[in-house]
Amino acid sequence: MTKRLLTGLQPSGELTIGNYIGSIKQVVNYEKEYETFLFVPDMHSITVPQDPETLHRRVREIVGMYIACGVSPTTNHIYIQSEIPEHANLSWVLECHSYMGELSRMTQFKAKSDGKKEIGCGLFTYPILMAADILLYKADFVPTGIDQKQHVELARNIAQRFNSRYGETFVVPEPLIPKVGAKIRDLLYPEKKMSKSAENPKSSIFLTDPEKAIRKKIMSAVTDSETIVRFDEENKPGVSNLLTIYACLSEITIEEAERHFADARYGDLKKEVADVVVEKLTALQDRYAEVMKSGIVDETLDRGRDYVRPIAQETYDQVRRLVGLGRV
Ligand code: AQP
Repeated sequence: MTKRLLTGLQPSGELTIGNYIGSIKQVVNYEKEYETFLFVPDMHSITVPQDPETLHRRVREIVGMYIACGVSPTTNHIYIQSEIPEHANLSWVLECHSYMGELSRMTQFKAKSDGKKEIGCGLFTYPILMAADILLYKADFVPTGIDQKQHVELARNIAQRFNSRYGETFVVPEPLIPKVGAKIRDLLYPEKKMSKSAENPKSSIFLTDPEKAIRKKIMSAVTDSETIVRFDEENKPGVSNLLTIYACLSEITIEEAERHFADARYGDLKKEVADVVVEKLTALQDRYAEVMKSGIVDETLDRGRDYVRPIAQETYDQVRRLVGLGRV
């Protein structure tokens, strides 16, 4: 049987090249090999306050961007999380099989709640909803950047716990982490990952950024005082990040990128990185404009919803019976 792959992109902000390299690009590479489930986790986005109009708009934009990036709208199942109520239903059952201790160890929760006076419960329990997203479709693989690895591990633990208590029910999913590009870094604070919701927009390259903004952001990216272009994530995170972006978008290895820039100054490195990003994103933006003008986004979402809902219903029904909910 064809193995299943599942991943999602939160509509919590404009997509970045981190999302593209760490997630979307992987989906494009894997879609021929696996049956692919791509969802828009809008329920995850409301773990922090959102403007409702903007959230509605971003859900459709994410799907448009998937398609513009080359993800097939017909062979993959693309759907919105909140249109399948079984995500929330299963999440509650899994919540009752999870522990406060394991959720408290999630580094993303610690980072997102750091310094906040009022911390929403959803921010704390969101990794369980993510486990439900994955386990509902019995996905074998979850392609992800390094930031989400801990959450996939939690999903594995919950699946194993449930299976040992009630018998084989869930597939225990494996994370698929790219060897290069699993953590594209913030341009201004390269010790952090690049994020959609970074406080300073100069920290991230957004997929919809115009050429001028892309060049300006890359030319002001933080590097170091050594002046030698080499890959060393620990001591030279800024330069290593630029090399990674260049290698991933040029489809070459890090070693090849290092050789290419062997005698280059930081200014030359930044200029060439900017050239490759501009070339990639300009083509992407043209396709994106076409996609958003067509009716393909809604057609894709309707087809995706109708395909995945029966799968979700079957799994939830199995789980509900196993734990004793409702009537037999
Ligand atoms: N900087 C990154 N480098 C590589 N991969 C990344 N991903 C995110 N940032 C990077 C991968 O993109 C996928 C979608 O992530 P998400 O939308 O579920 O949320 P996230 O990981 O929390 O992404 P952001 O951009 O940081 O969003 P906000 O700012 O809202 O928290 C995942 O596979 C992720 O690994």
